[in-house]
Formats: sequence, structure tokens, C-alpha cells
Amino acid sequence: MHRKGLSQQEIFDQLQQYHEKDMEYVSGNILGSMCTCAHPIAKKVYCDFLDSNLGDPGLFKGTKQLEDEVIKNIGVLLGDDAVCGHVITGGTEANLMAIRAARNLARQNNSIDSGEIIVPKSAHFSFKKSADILGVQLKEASLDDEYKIDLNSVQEQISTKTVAVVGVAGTTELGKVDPIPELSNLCLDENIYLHIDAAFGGFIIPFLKEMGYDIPEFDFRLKGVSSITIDPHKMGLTPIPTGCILFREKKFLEVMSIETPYLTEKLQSTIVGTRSGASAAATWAIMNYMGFEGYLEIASRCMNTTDFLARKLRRAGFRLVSSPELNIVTFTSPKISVTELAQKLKQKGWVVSVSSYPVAIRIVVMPHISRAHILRFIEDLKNIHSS
Ligand code: 0PR
Repeated sequence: MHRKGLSQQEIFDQLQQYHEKDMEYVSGNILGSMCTCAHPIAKKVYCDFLDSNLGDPGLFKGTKQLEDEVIKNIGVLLGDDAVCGHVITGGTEANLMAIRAARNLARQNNSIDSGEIIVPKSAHFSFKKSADILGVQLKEASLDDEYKIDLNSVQEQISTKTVAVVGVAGTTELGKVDPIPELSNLCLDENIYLHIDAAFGGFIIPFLKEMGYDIPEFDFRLKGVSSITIDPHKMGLTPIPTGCILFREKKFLEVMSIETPYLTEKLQSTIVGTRSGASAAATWAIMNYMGFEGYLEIASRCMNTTDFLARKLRRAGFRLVSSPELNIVTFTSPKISVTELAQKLKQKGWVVSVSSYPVAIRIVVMPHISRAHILRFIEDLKNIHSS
């Protein structure tokens, strides 16, 4: 630290140099990210609420009300307006909270000490973190030939130690939606907690269903679903960090609440203590500003661009891993390896990601990607193929 502070201008000039090294979503070159430019209104509101701390909600009653309204509004979107939950940092924290609730509940009910969770092989790595932090064993269920959770494999892994089963609505690598109605029935029969990770899919599937896409139910409309992760900082256009965890019943929050004697709330069930109210306020603002129709339009645009990309790739001789279900396209080349292709694309300024199962180039068609970007990308791909 300098003994004497720098001037504002010096600070801004220096920061500019750092900022210039960052990539920008608007360039269209970020093709493998599940984040995008937050909406300007959400950014403004975020800055306005930077000082509010939801860790001590009695001091920030208005912001707490905004958090409650966000949870209720998302609950309505996901089929149950009586849900409870929190606006937190993202999918990782949400999944951790869900598994913590399930583990604590199982401990309370049948004195399981450690327990096991069953997740599909396609689950996000945050479940490995959750298992590690919470001391539960992670069991992986295999996938069927459409890369969705195999129900027989889940059934085989269920034991007296199972504390939760996880289904994914919008897998990280392929954007697949697991057969959640079947998982729900299975978990009701077996009396097991079912958590749905809709971190990515939560802000697009409801709109695609409205448009007539054939996607099965995945939310609280299914009686077996106990909790859902949904991230406004992915398809919801809210600034990072913003995730939400929703529980069907209050008991799931209560089972992990800790006494906080000197605060304005006496019990706390979030993992984080001091936590920003800015995310809750920004989500409230953007959901009210966009309305259902605003998100419908974003979903429609992203899916049109996804179909456009898929068509162009096929025509240029690339192989799609499978038909895109959401706005994620994964493909391979018949001529060069995935690693080499990713490297060559990087040399041309494109940052794609490489999926691990199956190994393929993965493009997440977020709202910042336009048809013009796709046309440039396809041109470069063709040049790579022909060189
Ligand atoms: N669940 C699912 C289904 C996810 O896809 C992710 C993140 C999470 C949970 C965890 O969410 P948080 O990262 O908010 O804690 N999926 C992205 C991924 O791993 C996150 C990401 C976003 C990575 C932007 C890179 C990036 O540029 O691909």
C-alpha cells in the first residue's frame, strides 16, 4: 500500500490498463461461458444497494422484502408460490445448501452420520465440493445414450445411506434435461430428498415450454422435488454473483439454521454471514422490468441462434454430439482432434470450452452471441478445416 493515497485519475488510469486485459462479452468471442452482460438496469440497481447487508436483515428491512419477493416470484415461475429460500452467490452455494439441508434432515430422521448423494455423471463439479465439505459420499449414476441420468443406475445406487438424489435441468456441458418426472416418482416411492440443479436451465426452460418446446416438467409442479437451484446470473441477466436456492418447505431451512444471538435475526440458515443485498435488489429489478415476455423473447432469440449455429456446423461438415435441447451446442470435427481445434480457434481469438463427457467443443449460445458472430465463427472453422 502507498503511504499516501493516489489521485482518482491515477487510480482510474491504472485500472483501465488492467481492465483492457479482460475479454468482453460484446465482442462475441466468449463462446464457452454461461455468463453474459448483465442488463444495464440490473447493474444500476446493484450499485444502488451495495451497502445493504442481508446477513443482518433487521437493518435492511426493505432489501429483505426484495429478497422475499424475488424468491416468491421465482417460486411462481417454478410452480409454487409458497416456497422459501435465499438469494445467494450462485449455483455452487445453492447446491451446497441443498445437500446440507438433505443431510441434516436425514441425520435428524434416522441418525445417518455421513450419508451418500446420488448425482448423474453429468452433474456440475459443485456437487463434488459439497460432498467434500459436508462429509457425504458422492455416487455417480450413469447416463443413457442421450446423456441423461439413467434411472436404473439411480435405483441400483439407492441404499439406506442415501440422503439425496440430484437431477439436472440443463447440464453444464450439453444442456440436457434429466427425466425429472420419473426421478420425482422414484424419490416419492423411496422417500428420498430430490434436489434439482436448474442453475442454467431455470431461466430458460419455463419460457421454452411456453413456446411449445417438448421439455418435461422439472420443477415444484412435481411433488417429489424438494429444492431447486436457479441462477439469475446465468440466463437471468443479473450481475455476478447471483444465485437462488428454493425449498418447498420451511423445515429444510430450519434444519440447518444456527443461532445468531446478537443479530437482528435470531437464526441463520445461509452459509455466508454478511452477504450482499445488491444481488437481490438487482434480480427484483430485472425480473420486474423484463416480465415473462421479456425473458420469452431472450429465450426465443437464443434458441434461434442455437439452431442457426447447429445448421451451419452440420453443413460445414462438423458432427453434433446430439441435437441441442437448450442453448448449448457441442460438436467435433471429422478431420482434427478437439484439442487441436480448440487451440486453432484460440489463435483466431475465439474462446470455446471443451466438454469432458463426451470430449467436444462446447458453445453456450448466451444472449451476447449474435448471428453475425456465428457467421464469423463458421468462416474461421471452415478455414481451419481447409488449411
Ligand atoms: N450447476 C450447474 C448446472 C452449472 O452449470 C454451474 C456453473 C453451477 C451449478 C455452479 O454455478 P456457479 O458457478 O454460479 O457457482 N456452470 C458454469 C460452468 O462451470 C459456470 C461458468 C460460468 C463457468 C461462466 C465459466 C464461465 O465463463 O461452466
